[in-house]
Amino acid sequence: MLSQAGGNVLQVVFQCLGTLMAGNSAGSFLTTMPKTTPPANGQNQSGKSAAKSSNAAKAAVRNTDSGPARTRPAAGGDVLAEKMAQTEALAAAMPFNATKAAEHGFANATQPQQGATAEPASRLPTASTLSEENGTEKTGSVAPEGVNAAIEPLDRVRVDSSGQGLTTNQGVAVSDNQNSLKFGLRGPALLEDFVLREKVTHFDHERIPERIVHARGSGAHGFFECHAPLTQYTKAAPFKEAGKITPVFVRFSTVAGERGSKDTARDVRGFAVKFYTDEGNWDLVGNNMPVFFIQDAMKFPDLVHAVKPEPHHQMPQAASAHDTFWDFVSLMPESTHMLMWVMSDRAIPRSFATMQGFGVHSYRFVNDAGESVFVKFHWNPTAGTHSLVWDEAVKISGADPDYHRRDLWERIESGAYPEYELGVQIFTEAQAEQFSFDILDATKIIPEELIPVQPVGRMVLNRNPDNFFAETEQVAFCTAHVVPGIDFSNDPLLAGRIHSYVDTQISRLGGPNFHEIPINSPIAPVHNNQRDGMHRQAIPRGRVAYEPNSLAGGCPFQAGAAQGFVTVPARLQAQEEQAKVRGKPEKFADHYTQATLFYESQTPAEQAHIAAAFRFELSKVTVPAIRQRTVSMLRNASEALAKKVAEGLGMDTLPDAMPLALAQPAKPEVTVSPPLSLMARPGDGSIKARKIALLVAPGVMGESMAQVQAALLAEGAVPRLVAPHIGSVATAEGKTLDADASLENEPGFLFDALVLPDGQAAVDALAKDGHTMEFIKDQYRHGKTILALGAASALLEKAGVPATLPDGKPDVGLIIAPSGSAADAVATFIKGIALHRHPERETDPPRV
Ligand code: HDE
Repeated sequence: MLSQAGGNVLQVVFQCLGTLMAGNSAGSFLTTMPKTTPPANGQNQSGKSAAKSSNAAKAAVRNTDSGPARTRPAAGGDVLAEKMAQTEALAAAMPFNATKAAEHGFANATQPQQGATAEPASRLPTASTLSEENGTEKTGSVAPEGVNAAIEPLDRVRVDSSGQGLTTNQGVAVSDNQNSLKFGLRGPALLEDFVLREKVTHFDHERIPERIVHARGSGAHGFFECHAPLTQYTKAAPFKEAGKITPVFVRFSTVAGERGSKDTARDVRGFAVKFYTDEGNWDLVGNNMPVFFIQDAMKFPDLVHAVKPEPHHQMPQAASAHDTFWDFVSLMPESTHMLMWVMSDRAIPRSFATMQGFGVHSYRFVNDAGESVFVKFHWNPTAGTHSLVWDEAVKISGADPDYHRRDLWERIESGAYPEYELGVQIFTEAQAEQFSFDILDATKIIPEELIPVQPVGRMVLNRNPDNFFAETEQVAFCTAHVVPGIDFSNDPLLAGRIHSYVDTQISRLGGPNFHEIPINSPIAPVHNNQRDGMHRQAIPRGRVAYEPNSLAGGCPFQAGAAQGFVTVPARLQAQEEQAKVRGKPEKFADHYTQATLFYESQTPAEQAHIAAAFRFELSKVTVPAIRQRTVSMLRNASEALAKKVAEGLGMDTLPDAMPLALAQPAKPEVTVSPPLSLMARPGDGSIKARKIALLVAPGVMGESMAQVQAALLAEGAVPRLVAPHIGSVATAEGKTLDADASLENEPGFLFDALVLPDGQAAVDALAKDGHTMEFIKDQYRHGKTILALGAASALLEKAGVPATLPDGKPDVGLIIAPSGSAADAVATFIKGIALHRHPERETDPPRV
């Protein structure tokens, strides 16, 4: 909490106040003030007037439009007179603006002083009204001292209607929620039916504008826990001590698609974290990729217009595979690095719980001494990184457009909480100057070989929202939300973002008071002189809404450098002559070195996926010149990739490489960076929350299935019995199994692994169903682990699943278990699932 006392000037003010208070009873009023304040007419509760107070003072204070020449201390318990006397004393305690002089000069500019305050003798002079103590169920009691009750846990706004009757929004009980009010049973409906009209009017306005980008998202609550104090680098509240817990709300999103679009589109994923720190909200609004398409905010509207559905026919939805996107990016060679990421499997994550997150820009850490270093933020999932393959993503889009939302919800409901380690890359200005790239360029990473990522804490998402709209839809993230200890770099993309987020929220959330929406309000106290505006909730006490003031004792007072946010004065020393310019630093013109680095750091399977993604996307382009241009750009990043893509697009000859904007880029520090591969983060080996299909049909050997199911459940996986249709399935042993999914409602590509059953009759029944073959083919094609028990190997054969890998080696993801060996085979099966996928099976085009 802020201390009320400031420096020497303030002590003088307090002495002054003390002198004024001495000799009258006002100083003791605080303790003697009656619980119930007399009405404003000066009568106390017993109806007798306060006899001892001076009539002149009493008369003077009973009007609000003029005042006496001199206010006399009013003894005798006349509260209005006391209020006036104390107000006079409070104002007189600040005879001049004691911090005015400190508003000038460079030293003061970097170390602003705490504002002057004077303590009122009691709470009387700062009250809006003396009647504040006449509480009711509606008004509650007097505002608790120094507290902003609008800022409290979400409990204050949770509604539970269990056991409650239906009411209107005015709290009037509704007798009939089935019929509108009519003049006779068959007569016309009546305009006076306020119950119907309120209900329909509210319904008519249920939707708010969706976000212009990142419209489709899913959110969760959780906490951040600090590993060890980072105070050497930053005074930011979450990093102050080991074990410190800061509540968070996270929203994951796609970028291009509309609110109702599919989850598994090829796209960047938003990874936005709101830290409710005890020193205010800090929003780390990042993505699941560490770079971006553009280098300057000036180009953001162009980028978004290019990727969104084309304006004439509003197609395609949630897709970059169309003319305008590729037209734009192929004219913006700085996008090449980001295109590599977006064409990689990073753009089709398996789950929000298995993707990384990045702050993207360089930020600053600032410590107590005001010293600053640069920092880049990384979120690394404990479960490892794991993505879909394109064929799988496309199919999932149709069968379950809510695939990621469902996965996040189900993980949290089942206790398999998504967890991420927060890592930081910390570096100095001197280091930054040595790099071959510019750290203000959001199209560049800092390879981990140059600056290692240090883990500093973990984030656990352990609570689903109660209400999607109130929380996930209304949450408002903003890069401008920083706390003392975090500051910005001069990244021009970041600068634009600092403006954009608040601006967009004002129209999306209907005015400037969206910070008061419960999900957005901080847990740190909020006190300022901002007032009014649409949908204002706070009811500020008192008449002062300006600063400086003496009538509220200077409160809320300027916090000063000791506790307030102070901007780091020196941002990266300008190398050029200082001038107002529109332009970019030279190193920004190196458009390809890191695109090459990314591509060269991928495994062969990942490289093949990148090439296939470029091929697919560009094949959807209808203008050949745009394809040519893109391939000519790719030649500068990787000849091999450009050649492969060109072949896939039926280009007879490779177009010339695009001219370079920077003839001789600086020599890169590293040419390969293994952590850039998804394979570098296999995770903790757990198969928690993985969905596994156990196919069953009448005649299944139920015992072996039960053994596998139990083993998978014990690992925290989600095994589901899938049959030709849902319901009871008779086993070979004369028992029944209950299938809760069918081949039709849960197709094979929705599962992470597959168990095919033993039992000849079951195998025969499944073999007759065309869905089974698709199920097995998809599982195989997408590199999933398959366990075939006993007679089930016939199903693999029928589906055309090869027994070995394309190079003739055994396929470790294909486990054939003879009858009776299910219990042994399941351990190998689990290890296979933990590998996520078996890419060594892949060919292009696929064999199956
Ligand atoms: Fe955003 N971005 N952005 N962005 N962004 C928005 O804010 C913007 C950028 C990111 O779950 C908008 O509330 C500009 C980079 C996320 O609610 C808007 C520029 C990164 C989210 C906006 C960028 C992001 C947004 C739309 C270039 C990764 C979703 C609705 C200067 C570091 C947050 C909204 C959520 C949302 C502007 C570039 C991440 C319009 C002008 C780079 C995760 O204000």
